This record gives sequence, C-alpha cells and structure tokens, in this order.
Amino acid sequence: MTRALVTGFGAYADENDNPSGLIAQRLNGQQIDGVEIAGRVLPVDTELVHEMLTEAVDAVQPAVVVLTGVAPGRTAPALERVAINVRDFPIPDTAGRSPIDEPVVGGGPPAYLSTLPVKAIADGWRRAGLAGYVSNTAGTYLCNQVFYLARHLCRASDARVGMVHLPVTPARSVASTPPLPSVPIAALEHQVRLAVSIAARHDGADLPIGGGAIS
Ligand code: PCA
Repeated sequence: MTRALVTGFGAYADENDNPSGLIAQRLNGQQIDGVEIAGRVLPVDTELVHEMLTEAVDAVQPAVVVLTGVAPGRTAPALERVAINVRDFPIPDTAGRSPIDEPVVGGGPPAYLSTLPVKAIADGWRRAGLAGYVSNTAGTYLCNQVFYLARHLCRASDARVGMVHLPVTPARSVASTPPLPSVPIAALEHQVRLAVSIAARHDGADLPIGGGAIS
C-alpha cells in the first residue's frame, strides 16, 4: 500500500498547542483513500529535528511527504512552493540555538521546489469550500529546514514532497490582541488529508492554474 509521511511540530515560543503536531498525531495509523499514514510530531530543535526526520523517511519510505507547521498570521493553509538552503532563525529554537545564515545541508543546492502538485491541491481545497493558497516563502526557520531536508533526503526518489503552513486555531487567536486569523482544527485536518490524497492520486505535471504573487 502507498505510504505517506505527515509531520507536524510540537510547542515553541507562544504556540503551546501547535495544530500541526496535533493533526500529525491524529492521522498516525489512519488510511486516507488507500494511503497508509505515518504521523510524526517533530521537535522545534534544529539538531534533533534533523535526526528524527532522517529516521522517519528511512523507516517509512514514503511515496508522499506532507510536512506541516503553524504560521501565526497566515489567513489560510499555504502550500509552500520552495525550500531554501538557509537557516537564519528570527527566534531561538527550543534548545536556545539561533543559527545565522547557516545551510540546512552543507554543499546542498541553494533551493528545492515542492514536488507536491500545489495547484491541484489548492484547487481541491477550493472545490471542497476550503480556502488556501500557494506561498512563495516558507521562511528561514524550522519549517523551511524540514522542507529542505525532506526534499534533499528524497531527491533520488519520485516521492512527492512538500510543506503546508497552517494558520492558528480559534483558541490561540482569542489569546492574542489583535486576534490572529484562525481556522478550526477540523477544517485544517481535512485540508491536510486532502493534500495527502490529491498528492497520492495526481499523475504527471501540476495543473496550470495561476497562483503567483506580485511580491
Ligand atoms: N512553525 C515554525 C516552526 C515550527 C512550526 O510549527 C515555522 O514556521 O518555521
């Protein structure tokens, strides 16, 4: 059976109930349209995450990898288009490390594009009545790191690998002034499930649907 690896992150900074980790935990062991899901919660720790993600990719040998993380302030789930070989942390990781302009993988290429069919997934979300978009930067923190590393680890396979940034949930939004844009966790989970099933079923090139940005 086709296997998918779905990752999320644990707590960091003000994100105590990181929806990405909660969703990865819930999806672990489930089947989505004939795809067997291995869900992993990754630590917001630049050293540990490297080891854990490498171990997970080796153990699962996934055909699809959907990495997720929370991005407070995003209005809807965002399919990241590109991972860059840069760690330039705006806040320390949970072990207090703040690398500046260090590569994710020494000697690796400057960037990797997502191999998820990001336009097809955004279109599938839209048809299900759920907002989402393609984003052109995953930042330079842990989410970009795992996205780059997973693409690097899977570079010789035809696995579909990409990253989805999630907005916060309503409980986190009300704790912030002004409130952050939020989406209920059930909708976020549905969007992650759709991303997996569309990626597993999609054949060939991505759909030619516009999704660019001026800046
Ligand atoms: N979001 C952070 C790292 C962990 C998470 O959930 C990011 O966007 O890099």
